[in-house]
Amino acid sequence: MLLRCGKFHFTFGRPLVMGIVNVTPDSFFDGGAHGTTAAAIAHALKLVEDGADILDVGGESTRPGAAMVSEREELERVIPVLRGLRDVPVPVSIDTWKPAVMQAAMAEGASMINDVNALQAEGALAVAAAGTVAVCLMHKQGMPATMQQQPQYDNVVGEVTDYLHQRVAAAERAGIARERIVIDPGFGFGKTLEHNLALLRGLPELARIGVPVLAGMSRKSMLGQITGRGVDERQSASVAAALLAVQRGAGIVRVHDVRETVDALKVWLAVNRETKPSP
Ligand code: PT1
Repeated sequence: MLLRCGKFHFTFGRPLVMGIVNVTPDSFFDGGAHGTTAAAIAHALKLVEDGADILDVGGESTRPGAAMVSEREELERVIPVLRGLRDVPVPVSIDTWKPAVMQAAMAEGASMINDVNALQAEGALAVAAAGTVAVCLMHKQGMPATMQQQPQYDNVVGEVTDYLHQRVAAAERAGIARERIVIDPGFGFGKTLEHNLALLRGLPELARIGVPVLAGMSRKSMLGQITGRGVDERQSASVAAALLAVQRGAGIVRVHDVRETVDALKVWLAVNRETKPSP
């Protein structure tokens, strides 16, 4: 499997770790625009040191119930951070569903668009197609503000797989080569715990679409429901979930705790690597 990502490419000889870089004033206690930018850049550089293969920069929270952010506010948050990360040795992804933010991020050197809306916004497919960036197409049911109210599926794995098949086809028709596309079942995006667990069990079916699968469960409420722990106490559960996703065919895991996840995946890889022929 090959993933083209701007000037970078990946061949998936091992699973990849995408490190989360939130650029939301409330995620840094010092407040203020400059403090937020500097803290986000410093955090991103630390994640690279910790072994992140990709950095995912986001200026609008899409967690359940989070408030939307205007295009102008989102640009003011993420553009200075992308500018500060221009020369990092790993691809930088922009987590946005807004075409104007995608466009500006690409101009600042972003190598990937991570869109929880799977490029369904007016003009998004065209903006992505005009570049060489990779795209992550994610499934969600409903809108972040209300998506956890009544999630409903007859067959969650089948429906998510069909949807992602359709979005991959739409992206290809728009001129985005298959080698630039990643898919994501969207854990926690309009899903109950049982839906999320069914999707984790069903990752091999998603992987049969034939493009790399990204899994993001880090610190999510599904792990709180399983362990009874608060959001700041879900590190072990998050590492376990990342490992289980990789075991079921995820090629990329999106995580907060890069160092711990990289170590866990090294153990997984040591066990799963083909044994060298003995002399
Ligand atoms: C994700 C993802 C994302 N998640 C991709 N991008 C978030 N590709 C942001 C909860 O239940 O899984 N894949 N960008 C964060 N969204 C959530 C959703 C955070 C649910 C928390 C929860 O706690």
